[in-house]
Amino acid sequence: MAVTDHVDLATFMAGVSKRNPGQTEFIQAVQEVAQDIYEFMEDKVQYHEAQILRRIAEPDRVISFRVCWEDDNHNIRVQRGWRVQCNNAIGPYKGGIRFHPSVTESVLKFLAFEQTFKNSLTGLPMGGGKGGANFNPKGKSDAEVMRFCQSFMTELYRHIGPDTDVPAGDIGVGGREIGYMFGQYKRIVNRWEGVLTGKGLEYGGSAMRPEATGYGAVYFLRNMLMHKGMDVEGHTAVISGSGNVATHAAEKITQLGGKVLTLSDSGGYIHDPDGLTQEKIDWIKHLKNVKRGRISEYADEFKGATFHEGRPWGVKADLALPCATQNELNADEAKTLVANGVKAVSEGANMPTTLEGVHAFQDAKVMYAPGKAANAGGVAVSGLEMSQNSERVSWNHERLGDMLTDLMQGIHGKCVEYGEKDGHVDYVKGANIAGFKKVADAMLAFGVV
Ligand code: NDP
Ligand code: 2IT
Repeated sequence: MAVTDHVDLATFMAGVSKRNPGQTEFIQAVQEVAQDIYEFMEDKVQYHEAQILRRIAEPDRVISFRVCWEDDNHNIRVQRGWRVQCNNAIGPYKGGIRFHPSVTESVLKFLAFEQTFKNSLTGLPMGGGKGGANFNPKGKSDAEVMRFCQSFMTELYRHIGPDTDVPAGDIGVGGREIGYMFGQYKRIVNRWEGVLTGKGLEYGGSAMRPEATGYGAVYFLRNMLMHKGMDVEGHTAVISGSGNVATHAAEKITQLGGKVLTLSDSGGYIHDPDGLTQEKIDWIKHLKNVKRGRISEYADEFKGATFHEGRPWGVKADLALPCATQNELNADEAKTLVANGVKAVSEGANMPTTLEGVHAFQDAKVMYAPGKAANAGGVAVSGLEMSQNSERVSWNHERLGDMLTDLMQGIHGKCVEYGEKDGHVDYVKGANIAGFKKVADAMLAFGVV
């Protein structure tokens, strides 16, 4: 193979920016990965020759489609849907579906790119993909959500399949939406097959999948602390978000003897100096999943708790878990957390910390786990749901819990292997290199495709 242009990092990134105008989230995600991969590739000419990073940063395909639906007042509404199939070198495309008004092609491309590395880190055979729509489920009736999900799947079904692409949930897509989409897929193709994960337990879902992302982020955090001779017990935590990931992260921290002080939503955050209890967490789950209410209502229900506008990062704590959305923790907020003595940060959300925020944590030598490592427990248990569906079996909660614990320990180990130097672990570098290597080596085996 001839040696093609072996460009430097700045030239590579200039090309990414030029080819993806205005896609700021996607460019940010590529930048974060490329800086570590360039260092790793320095003496590995085969990756440069085969243009591996350039190929991973160009999704296999981006599918965009119209989604029409009728609201309860008989107005015809038009949304845009997407599926980004980033890379299937090591397995079928796999990744969630997001319904939120902020969804754009850039957001889904960044998420599919991150997912490719995350899925590789799990050690399971899954490629990277992500999808969604600029649909806002807030304030919609169940019937409206059902009609939207059915219309979305009426187009999506032709692009997915149990050996092709297996979507799951993400922001705005939980058990209700997965049920509606799975029902429509099954109706169209007339086959019961494991085409989505995060399904209900009655119809092929996996035990432990709802808990997996939040619990996994805490297991990763615990592995980081234990690597330095510490544990979760006795430590305080600030958490953002109050959805699937945040509530289960709060639950696991509490079970391990930590004290959770905050949760949030897009309206603001609650601060409970007494700490959350299982009873309070169950109340929040009901508020969010059944009543579809706002986190501010917590302060009316529980004495001593207060509601504040903005984000929770000014509350002093030992541990921080951003579990809401991308770019929700900036450099100033990271510096505030550091000044308040934060010991470790574990990202339940995808890319919640800005690049400058990441540098602030790294400069302060805080233990900092990027989302692609820390929140991989969700997709890992999705991978186990796929295995159970293929085998036509279902494993019990305890067995899946043990598998999740082992998977998170394995991911932590890979980050240490590739990221530890002079007694300090750079988890960003470790996750990027370990995730890249497996995908890159598979791509080398395929030749130019
Ligand atoms: P949910 O929809 O269950 O909850 C999302 C939470 O984040 C809500 O509290 C929501 O508040 C808040 N939020 C969403 N967007 C914003 C915003 N723009 N500003 C402030 N708050 C916001 O989603 P999940 O818990 O599933 O997902 C949370 C994060 O975790 C996402 O980054 C997702 O990609 C990531 N993730 C999820 C996995 C999963 O298995 N579900 C797996 C791995 C990562 P509000 O109700 O006001 O919108
Ligand atoms: O970001 C993620 O890893 C998810 N939303 C879960 C993906 C999945 O396929 O379970």
